[in-house]
Amino acid sequence: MADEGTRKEDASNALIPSRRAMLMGTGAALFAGAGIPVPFLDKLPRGMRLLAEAQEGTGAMPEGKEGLTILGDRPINMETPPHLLDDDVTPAKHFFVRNNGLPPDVEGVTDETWKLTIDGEVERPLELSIADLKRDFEPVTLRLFVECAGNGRKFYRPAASGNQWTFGGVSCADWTGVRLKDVLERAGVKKSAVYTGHYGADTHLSGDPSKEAISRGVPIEKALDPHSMIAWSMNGEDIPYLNGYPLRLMMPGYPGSCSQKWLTRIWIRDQVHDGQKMQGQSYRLPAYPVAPGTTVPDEDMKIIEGLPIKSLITFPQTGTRKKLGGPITVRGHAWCGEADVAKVDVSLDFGETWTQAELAPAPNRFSWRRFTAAITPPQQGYYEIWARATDTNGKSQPATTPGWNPHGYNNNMQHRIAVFVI
Ligand SMILES: Nc1nc2c(c(=O)[nH]1)N[C@H]1C(S)=C(S)[C@@H](COP(=O)(O)O)O[C@H]1N2
Ligand SMILES: [Mo]
Repeated sequence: MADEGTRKEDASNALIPSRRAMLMGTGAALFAGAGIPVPFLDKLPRGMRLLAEAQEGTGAMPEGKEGLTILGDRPINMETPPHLLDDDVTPAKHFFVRNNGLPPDVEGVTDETWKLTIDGEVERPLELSIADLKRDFEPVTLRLFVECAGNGRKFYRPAASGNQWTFGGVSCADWTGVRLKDVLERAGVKKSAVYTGHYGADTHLSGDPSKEAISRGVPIEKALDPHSMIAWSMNGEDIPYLNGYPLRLMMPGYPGSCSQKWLTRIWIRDQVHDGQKMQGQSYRLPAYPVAPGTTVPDEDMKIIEGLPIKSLITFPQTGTRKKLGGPITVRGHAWCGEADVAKVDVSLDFGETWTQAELAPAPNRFSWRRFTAAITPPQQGYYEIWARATDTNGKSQPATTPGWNPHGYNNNMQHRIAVFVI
């Protein structure tokens, strides 16, 4: 595959904001956002920035992360530029980060000291250490994607408030842990159980200890699905700190928000969970199509479950220049929460004609799947490559934003890249 096979990370690409631009914001809070306290931060004169933050190229990107785009620093949120998601398995440094609150202090935590409580509608409430989980249950490894339900929010008009994710609020890694189902069976789920409620060790931005940063849940049937996991490892290593070290839930195919990081408690509920960001308009869609900008009453909003069919072009990088002659190799991933991926098509003529891509098998359900295609531009000029995935229910990605909704969730519009053939 000659030059198509090499993954170039072109720092000069004008479509990626410069490090300097990312530092223009309120750099100071970032350290706190990344979990490192700055005790005298309130004494720093207005308009001045921390020295360590001000030095270009250092400090801004939290340790262990590289090349991500920072969307906000308190809480810290970072998306991954599509061309850095080209691997089948997203490396830790490129796995996106979505935080609602302030990550906890996990200094000195061990497999013995971190405790997970299972309580509520169970016969035998449990308190398990990570060592207990590793010793008493069958370990499993699954390749699972995580996608923020707000991925693509930036493209809705009128704009929805919240992090302005473009395309990079998604990643896919190998997760090792135990099936949540096995642990719930040990606890003995009562007939009265209808929903889970998840708790983590991070804290609310306000500092109010009575409020969670986020506490979401899923229907008990989803919790008992064999793909739902309690994980302690990502890609064979400890979970990265900002992705939930030392323990997190994986509720694959559902909004990323259901996959609680820094997991401390699973409360089995006899009603739909009413924790932080479960109610009102959070992670909900109107039960019927609404005109853009409509105010929808809370009782007409439905909780999002399986995420819609979607795909991303990860090679070539948008803006690439390519010499005329021979085909362009295109590749990326497709994934779906509510069904399976059936096919991916790519277009070089703004959607007039489509070529079916080759689709690699998935190691397991809820993994993204690699697609590859070769398309040949007929002459020099500006082209766009579009990708469109279709699921096993026959649903395809729309060319532009799907139904507008107040918080800008579930935007599964087609991804497009620009290519200059010279
Ligand atoms: N404890 C805790 N868990 C959390 C969150 C959080 O803020 N706190 N954010 C959720 C949201 S909204 C998403 S999209 C995913 C993102 O996972 P990642 O940061 O590992 O990419 O984590 C979820 N789990
Ligand atoms: Mo999210």
